[in-house]
Amino acid sequence: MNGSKGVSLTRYLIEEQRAGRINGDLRLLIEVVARACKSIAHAVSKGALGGVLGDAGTDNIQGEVQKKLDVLSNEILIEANEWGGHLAGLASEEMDHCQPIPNVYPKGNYLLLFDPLDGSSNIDVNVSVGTIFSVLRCPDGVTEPNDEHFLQPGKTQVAAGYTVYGPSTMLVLTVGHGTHAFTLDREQGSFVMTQRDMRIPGDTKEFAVNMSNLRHWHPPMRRYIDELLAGKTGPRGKDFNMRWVASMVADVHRILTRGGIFIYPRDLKEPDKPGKLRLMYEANPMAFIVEQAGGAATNGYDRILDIAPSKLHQRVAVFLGSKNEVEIATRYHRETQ
Ligand code: AHM
Ligand code: MG
Repeated sequence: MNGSKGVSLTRYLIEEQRAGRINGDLRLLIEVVARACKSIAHAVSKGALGGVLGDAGTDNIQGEVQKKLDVLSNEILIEANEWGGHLAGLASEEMDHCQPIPNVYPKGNYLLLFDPLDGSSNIDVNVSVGTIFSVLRCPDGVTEPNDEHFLQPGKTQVAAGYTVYGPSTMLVLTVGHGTHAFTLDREQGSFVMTQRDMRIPGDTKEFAVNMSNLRHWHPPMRRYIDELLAGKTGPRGKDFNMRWVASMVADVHRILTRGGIFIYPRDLKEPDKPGKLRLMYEANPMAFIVEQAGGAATNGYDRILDIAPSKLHQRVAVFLGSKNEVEIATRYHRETQ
């Protein structure tokens, strides 16, 4: 338990506020997101008995089929957050544009972005899925934010986190002072800190990538993976193991727990798209969390948190996890620039 037995998320946040690292509004925001995640965890765990599996019969703006749980989780997060007075607006993978807070409610100074249920392809097969969120400041003087006000680089995030709905439900959070994990105590109904200051080892022997896309990869990506696959007798001089859950939250959670590199590269399958994952509510929050745990995150060339976004649903290539591996993969890409 790492010396943190019994510290609830509420207590951790109050102590962060006392230390002057967050204010009352940000504390409330994180508490509200955590509460919404508890509701989502409940819905996810009901599975077929809750009637929540299967397609919703609609597509999102990215042309992806929405699952019933995508839509439900999105609604849970909006309903929990819109009336509290801590937000100016919110944006989601499942909504075409951002949504300002309705005028009937007080407005706050923060913007919330989320992927309400990441890993949708795993919903119907009872494999871990999750919620990812990112918190930005609303620009000064803006009370009715539009999409442009959300287009801030990831390094300006004031908080980020994810909740993984696995055998246990865990919330992993950073407010810029380390990355900490909280496990949901279902009897008490509260998140309890189970790991303070998660650290990703710099070296690893494990990688996570969808290998079925190999034939579509660009040369530096093929070179990097070929060398890992060559094992002990290859240039890297060691054997690597592969794991791919196909839920980013679960794959990143494993990497935070025991190291590894997670990759979703740009490829030639869809050459117009700079990757599959979305910058604003998938790559940025995960990059912030990973860097705060001593890891690294790039798009193959540049630090993800430095990227200046131009679109709310912008896609990006992702290489994140153990620092030394991310550096090697990034060097191979830069060398062919
Ligand atoms: P989603 O947000 O629609 O669920 O898509 C994102 C997911 C990630 O969780 C995961 O890393 C990736 O898509 C899996 O992709 P693939 O189906 O190519 O394995
Ligand atoms: Mg997603």
